[in-house]
Amino acid sequence: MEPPEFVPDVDHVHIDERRWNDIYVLGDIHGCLREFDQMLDQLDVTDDDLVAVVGDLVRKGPDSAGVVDRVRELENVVTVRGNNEEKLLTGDKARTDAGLREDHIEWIAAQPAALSFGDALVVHGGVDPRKPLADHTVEELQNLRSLASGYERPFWWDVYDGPRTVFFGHTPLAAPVLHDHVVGLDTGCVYGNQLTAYDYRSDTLHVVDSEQTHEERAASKFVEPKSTTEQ
Ligand SMILES: [Mn+2]
Repeated sequence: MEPPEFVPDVDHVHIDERRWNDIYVLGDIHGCLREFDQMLDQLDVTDDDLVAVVGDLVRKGPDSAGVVDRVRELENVVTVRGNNEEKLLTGDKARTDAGLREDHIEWIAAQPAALSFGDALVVHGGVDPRKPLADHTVEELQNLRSLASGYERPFWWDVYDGPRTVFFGHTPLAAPVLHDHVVGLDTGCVYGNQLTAYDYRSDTLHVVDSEQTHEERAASKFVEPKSTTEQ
């Protein structure tokens, strides 16, 4: 088992992967409880399997409280705090808008900003390939996207090449990113597209189609997984 690489002010949980049979990583759920349940069912998740979510369980979709309740009740499902969880914690967004109670918020506050197992690192936004992992702030791990600005390329995952395999959400993608050391899983479930899961043991993807569009997002605002200049 590799030692944790983070400085103490980043809440980081290391998981011993040998404890688990299958390991799945899921993209942004955003309150889409039906698709989440359908995915758990489709993957045939048992008590011996681990499910790690890249954060943004809440907001924008129909049942944030239901998704949080489901993750809380399942001991083999873990998550990180995404920027949408952080918006509730900082008061930038009202918790009541998302239908969450005080106990939901306390639970959200106790979730880590990063998870690791084996060679994998799970964060919501990403990591900056220009600096050491230990120098990252929680805010960066939750919000990183472009290395330029806004939605301009290069994105961090166009450049990052290890050593860890980083799993991320946050940026709605036209298709999952599946490079050697990066796996991007936010395929816009809440925008009417798909919920995506990655099977860590078999290097395969699983999808559940959204039942409904809960928030509109133009097709042009979904990022293509590969840079057009990439070889
Ligand atoms: Mn999101």
